[in-house]
Amino acid sequence: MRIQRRILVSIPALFFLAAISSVHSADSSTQDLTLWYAQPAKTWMTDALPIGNGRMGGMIFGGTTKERLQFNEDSLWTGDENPSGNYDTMGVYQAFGDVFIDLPRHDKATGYRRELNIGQALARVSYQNGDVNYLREYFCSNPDQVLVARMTADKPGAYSGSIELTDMHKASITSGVNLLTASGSLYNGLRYESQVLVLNDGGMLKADANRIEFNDCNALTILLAAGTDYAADYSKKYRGENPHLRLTKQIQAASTKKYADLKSVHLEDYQLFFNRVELNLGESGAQQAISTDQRLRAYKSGGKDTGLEQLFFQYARYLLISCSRPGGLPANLQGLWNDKNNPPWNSDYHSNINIQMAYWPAEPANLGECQMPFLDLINSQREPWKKATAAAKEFQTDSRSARGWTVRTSHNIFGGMGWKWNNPANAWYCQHLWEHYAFGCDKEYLRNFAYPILKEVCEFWEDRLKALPDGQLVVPMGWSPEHGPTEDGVTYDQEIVWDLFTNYIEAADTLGIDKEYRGKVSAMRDKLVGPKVGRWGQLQEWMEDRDDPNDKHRHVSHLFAVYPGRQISPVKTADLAAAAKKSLAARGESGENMAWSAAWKVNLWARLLEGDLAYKMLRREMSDLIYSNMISAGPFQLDGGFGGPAGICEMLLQSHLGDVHLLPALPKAWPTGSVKGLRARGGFEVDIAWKDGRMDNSTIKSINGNAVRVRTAVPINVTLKGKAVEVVRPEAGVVAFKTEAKQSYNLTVNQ
Ligand code: FUC
Repeated sequence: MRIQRRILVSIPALFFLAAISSVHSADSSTQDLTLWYAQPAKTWMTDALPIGNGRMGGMIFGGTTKERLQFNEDSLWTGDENPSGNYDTMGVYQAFGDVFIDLPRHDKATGYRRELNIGQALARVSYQNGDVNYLREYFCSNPDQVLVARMTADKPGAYSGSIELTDMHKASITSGVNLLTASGSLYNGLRYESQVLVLNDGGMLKADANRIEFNDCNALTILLAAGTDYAADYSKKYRGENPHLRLTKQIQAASTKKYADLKSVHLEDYQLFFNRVELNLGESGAQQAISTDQRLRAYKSGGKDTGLEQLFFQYARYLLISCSRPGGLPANLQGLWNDKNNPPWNSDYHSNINIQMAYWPAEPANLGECQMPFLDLINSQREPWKKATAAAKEFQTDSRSARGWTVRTSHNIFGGMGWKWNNPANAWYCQHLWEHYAFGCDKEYLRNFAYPILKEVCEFWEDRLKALPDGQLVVPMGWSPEHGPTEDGVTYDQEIVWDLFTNYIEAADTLGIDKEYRGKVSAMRDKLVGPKVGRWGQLQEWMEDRDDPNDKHRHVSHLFAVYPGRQISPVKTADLAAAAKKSLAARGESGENMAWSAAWKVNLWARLLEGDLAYKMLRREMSDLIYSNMISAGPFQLDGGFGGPAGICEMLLQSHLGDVHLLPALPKAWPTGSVKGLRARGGFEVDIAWKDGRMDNSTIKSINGNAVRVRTAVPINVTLKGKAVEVVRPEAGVVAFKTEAKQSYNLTVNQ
């Protein structure tokens, strides 16, 4: 047993109070940015609060006598490259471990509060016990790559208890003076490790097996590092260095910094992303005093709470920044938070709606970089996916394999896949590659990264498409996800391939390359069987008119062309849009109680310019399909929590048809409000303020100096630095003008 003594330093109460009230400037009072509760979490799934740095994450329970900090790292996966089509052999995202903090004397806590401030990515637990005020703070730092817990009190020597590290794969735990280490490997050979370092102010520490005891400490800082030897590189069989040295360096480096410095570096880093967007949907001040679980209950019974809607929107941005940062792996079904070794659907990457939905808010809500992990994953899996696709008998025509690649409905991080091919998933993934360019306008990215992938996926479809006797082209043997028969010309397939070809054509035009192949793709696009209107005026899900008007299936796959696609819109294809409305209305609101289904419908109604119906679906999602920690249900599946907020973006701003359309689907429930920092395709950042249901004024910041067309319901004037800008008005409601890079254009209503 080793003992470490430190000098006892008393903490002045003033310092403690300063720590509690250290609110950073990002917290504008109009924004509702805190989830809070008057009791500790009971259940991981519904109550615990998530923190993360894009790669590592924790769920905080906030118990007073026993704190549980359950943690994850995004690459802890079983499985391998096996493309078997079998869920069991694909591999499963694993839980990592727990840190338990025992504080046996804190059994008379009063004035308890547990909170997550998403403006600061900081969780807090505070309470009184006896005559001592206690405060714990938690954050997961991206710059320092450690999870940090800080425990303070306003009286000296108030902390006695123990800290325990446990591992979900029964690794043996070793202890040093103030360090606990768990290291092991999974059956696929993936090596992993976690380290917990405890730093005490005053009192003493005593290490014992998998625990560190602390006695009479004034304050404690706990640092947690975790990682594996995963490398996103097929040529290295997805393995890199043993994580031990890396973690040791990370934790030692963090231990030399003051807590206040770790925290301010974390805040600065996080707020660089988070502060780009502000949303204000109306007054919310008074309701911030009500705990989040109670607010959710009031909301469910019909209460008005625009602040909660605002919080839900910003929470999606918080969660995306916390689970998907450049250099890491993309958000899986549970983001990266997972307490089980056999989570629902393996907590995998699902290609028929779920992974895509996780990234729907990324570009419009100004977190384009957070989409890179998804795009990097696609790039890092191309080789094994190509091998699997080439070997699949499903894709052979005249004993020739298709070029390019596609994926099954579920996949892992090692090129391996689970059940059932999802043929057009490759084309849908390409939409994300294209949209990253469409919003950001980075031509180097388009040329070197996205374009080659778009082209090889077009080649896959060139090989796959089947000509009908009349020359029209269909996707053979497809499946409208999880619904109906496997057959030719399924609407979902046709629409997604149309989207791919359209994106490819625009990419080739932008780069001015491959004219001949572009022509070929364009000719194929013209021959694709298009969406059809059926016997009850609906948009057909299949070539055969068999849709059942009473069908409430959760997938609305045939409406891809409305959102996230752009083939159908009220502005350009009114008849098809009317049919899409019929289909969407018939599907109803139930969505088999999947949050993602409700979330998709928010976006669809917004794209159909039906703000009140979009809002109704948002309320349905937020009332019935999120837990008290505001994570979406399905169960505990983050997709809906990303999709709903993406729908809020679509209600306020759309740009998929070449126009920047301001307030296209503003619901009556938000008569007055403002949004700052949303992004539009073409390289624009947009602020909008509205009053009495009408635009009041807006600002469009041009990032690259592209020309812009703005669509509004009210007539507008445009000025730059107070001077009128020359505009043309090509059609009613549209104003077009040239822009200069980095300039902000003011749009005011022409009364
Ligand atoms: C899709 C859905 C399921 C579930 C799964 C993870 O396949 O049909 O409902 O959400 O993804």
